[in-house]
Amino acid sequence: MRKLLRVGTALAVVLAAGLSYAESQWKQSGSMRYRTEQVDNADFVSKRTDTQNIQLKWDLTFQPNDMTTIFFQPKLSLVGGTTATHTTIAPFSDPALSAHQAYFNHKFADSFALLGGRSELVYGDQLVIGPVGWHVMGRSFDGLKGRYSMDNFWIDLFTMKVEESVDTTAGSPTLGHSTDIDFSGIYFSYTGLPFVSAIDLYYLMRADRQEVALSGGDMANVESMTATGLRLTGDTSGIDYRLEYTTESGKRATAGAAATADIEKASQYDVEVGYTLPGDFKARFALEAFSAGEGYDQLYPTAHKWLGYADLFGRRNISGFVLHAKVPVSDFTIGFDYHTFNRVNVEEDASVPGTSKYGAYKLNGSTSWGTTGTDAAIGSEMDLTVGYKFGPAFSGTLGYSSFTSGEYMKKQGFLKGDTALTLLYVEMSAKF
Ligand SMILES: [Ca+2]
Repeated sequence: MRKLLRVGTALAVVLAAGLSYAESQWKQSGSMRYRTEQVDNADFVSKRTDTQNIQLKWDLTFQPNDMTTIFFQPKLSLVGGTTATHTTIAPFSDPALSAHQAYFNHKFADSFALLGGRSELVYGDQLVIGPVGWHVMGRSFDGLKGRYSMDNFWIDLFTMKVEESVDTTAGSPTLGHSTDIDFSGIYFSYTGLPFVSAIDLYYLMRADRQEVALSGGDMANVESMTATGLRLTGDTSGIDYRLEYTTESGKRATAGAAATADIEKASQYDVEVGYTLPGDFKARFALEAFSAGEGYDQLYPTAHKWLGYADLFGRRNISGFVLHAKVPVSDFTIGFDYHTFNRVNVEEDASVPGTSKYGAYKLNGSTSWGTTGTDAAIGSEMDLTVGYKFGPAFSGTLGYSSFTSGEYMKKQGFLKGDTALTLLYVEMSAKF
């Protein structure tokens, strides 16, 4: 009996030590969100759509020692009532749980760490690369990222696999060769200047190694492009600003074309200046101006942050102004944004009179809304949000957006092209 007690005590000590050991090795946190939305006059055809989505992210950090971290983030991304992502055993179904992030990060030295696996990439204001955190799925990349950091700057080098594929077309002259899409970059951020919280420089490369046959029979890669960018941001005595300029170049090929085409008219800028009232009442007002050429590829932005919450447009052949206001009132935050959208290039397509060469583009930045007419005015959007913190871990947002068509949108042949499209949504978020 005494022996048993001794064994029991020893076991308890070992277990307790094991538990405290384990506790110091891993941390968990996460968030859960429910969103329901209704769009009236969706796609300008007078229909009403309503959608619910549910997301739960569970952040698990394992740290076997000071140098190595392993991060795993399973994510439930569920569009309410759908079965597309469900695992089903009739008549029951469970939504699939996906791995949103899974990576290791190892510090070889205080100044250098290497991350490998699946991770979100977040740079600057997410104008060019962002994780689309608001979305039920969001975006993460697979690959390697090295970061070298010192007191006043850091520099990232990354290479990510956007698409893994091999040419399997029978009879293809390139049968069996890699047709991957790779995205790589160098991102440098300097933080050691007064009144400038960061000055960023970046150089990005994307290669789409799929091949298409040109009219002469030569094979050419679908895309080989680079993007060079500069970003500045800072604030002083209540005034804040940010500026980002990106310019792209390279070549693209389409099947049957006589030759590869140079990427041109492919720059964008986005500038915002804001003012926050002094004192306890932290209301902020800002004015933003932006423009993107008809050849610009928006790459991987959190587009939702920028061109209106109704998510109607991508950053291509578009310019405009935005008025921003954010007013905190006790536990409420009231947001108001007013956007105007215009086409940059309205050049008539000489081969089809009455149409233009480039339309305005949908959220993905590549699908055109249409090319009828040569009007510049796309329309305007008003976004109103009311956020409320119910407690330290629970908050809600009520949002209302209304888009009014300009001459360009009215002419694209939509049944209700001249009627406002409205979006109403309620979001509830909890953190743990
Ligand atoms: Ca490959």
